[in-house]
Amino acid sequence: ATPAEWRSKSVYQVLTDRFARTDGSTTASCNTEDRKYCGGTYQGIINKLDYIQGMGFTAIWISPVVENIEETTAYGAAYHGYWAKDIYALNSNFGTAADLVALSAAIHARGMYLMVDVAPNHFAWSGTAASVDYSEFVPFNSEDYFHSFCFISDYSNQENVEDCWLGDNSVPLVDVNTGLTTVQTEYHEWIAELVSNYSIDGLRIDTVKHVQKDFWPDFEDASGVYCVGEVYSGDASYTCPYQNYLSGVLNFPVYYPLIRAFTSSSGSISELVSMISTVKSSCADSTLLGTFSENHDLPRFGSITSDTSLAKNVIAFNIMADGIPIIYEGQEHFYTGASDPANREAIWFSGYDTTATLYTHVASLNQIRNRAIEVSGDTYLTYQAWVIYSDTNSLAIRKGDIVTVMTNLGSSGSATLSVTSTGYTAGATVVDVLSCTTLTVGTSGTLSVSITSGLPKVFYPSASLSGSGICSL
Ligand code: ABC
Ligand code: CA
Repeated sequence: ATPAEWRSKSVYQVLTDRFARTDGSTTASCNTEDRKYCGGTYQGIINKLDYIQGMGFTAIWISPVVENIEETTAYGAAYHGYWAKDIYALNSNFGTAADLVALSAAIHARGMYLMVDVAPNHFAWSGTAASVDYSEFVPFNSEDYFHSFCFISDYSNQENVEDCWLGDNSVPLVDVNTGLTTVQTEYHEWIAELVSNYSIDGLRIDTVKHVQKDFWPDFEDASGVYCVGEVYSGDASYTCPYQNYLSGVLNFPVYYPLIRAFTSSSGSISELVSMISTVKSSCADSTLLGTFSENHDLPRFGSITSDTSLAKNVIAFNIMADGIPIIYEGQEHFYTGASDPANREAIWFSGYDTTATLYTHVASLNQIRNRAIEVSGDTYLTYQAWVIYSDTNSLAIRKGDIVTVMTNLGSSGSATLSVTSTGYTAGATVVDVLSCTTLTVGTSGTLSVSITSGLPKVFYPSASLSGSGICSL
């Protein structure tokens, strides 16, 4: 699918090994510290598509699918999928090729998209860098296809970041020489075949900053689909330029100020407000970024605070701001895992409870976003959100007809805000779809918003809700 088609999607990030097992078990052991395969499969995901779609998601991102090294290393097994050994074979722990085809078909039968994670920067080895047996890698079966050995030692030196190796002498990530024409041609053929074999709609690309920029446009062309690249840096002036080479990048620049802003009532709202503008001016298209607030590499928000209202504000921003929203499995249960590997909890322990507070919160947010898309299409999707109100603890953003009001005051916080520039007509009514309360728009479109219990509010014109079923309208 194209970037424009992806713009309307909302993505649920699945760590395949940790989402659902074929046997549907909700008790199968999975101790994150063990770093072992816990048994999640493609068939398991198929059986839980109602659970994902019930939150309003329209796309699913799964872990890398290729065959990984089988050893139990000093960092455990390759349950996350990022340790490739043979990119032409599948990781059999997750199922067969037929299972992956079936997952793709089941997702498409619901009108949803499949995004697959790919990592063309490296292959992995269990052992020291000096002991790598290149003949084990497929298709790059000799040392000639790789950069000569050096571990990345200086993140301020781009050449070092691109040509040296990630990992260490327990699990070196053997760095592919992506500058070679033969390597490029092989990757183009491989990605075209993978996308075609499994009817993949989009790609999440790993370690994008570790490959030279000019590798990416041809790779995306060869894939024929929307690609969102992982450029792991909070510096917009570093990350945004990559959007000139790939249609999307993960929104790391907004991630850091977002988390800081809502960590507590002393978080900086102004830093977030300023980054919203910076990203709009530095990135080629803020509406094609992958906007997220948790992932499998970062400490979960629940490891920072246990305040549910703060979590609701973060998720509200995640889904209502610019970009294609991405929610990481387990956010809907307010999981608390901190760094890798603790942030990779098995979701089955939740019992897939669809009544959980954040599950229904995510569902409401995706539902109103999906409604705005249904009503206004590209007018909503390409509208770049802007900040129409901010103070020390709160902000309001407008994206099309939706005004989202957020605060870091926390569960005990209340405030009354006068929000202008809403674009609403005086005298009209708008509904906060999170509480289903109605408000009449004041003179010149002003909204008088009463925040209670530190909860976010998402306003939408009543007139555009009729027939939607949202808030019984
Ligand atoms: C394993 C163990 C870990 C252990 C580690 C040494 O080895 O599990 O416990 O600590 C996969 C697995 C991991 C595994 C690694 C290495 O492989 O999932 O469990 O860790 O074997 C992607 C994926 C990630 C994946 C890989 C490798 C890459 O999302 O899951 O890991 O295929 C770097 C890379 C980035 C990578 C990330 C994990 O490491 O660039 O692609 N993610 C700075 C650097 C970043 C760096 C980051 C984290 O630190 O600039 O490049 O990411 O190390 C901000 C700055 C940022 C800064 C952060 C910390 O602060 O703006 O630039 O990031 O303010
Ligand atoms: Ca590299």
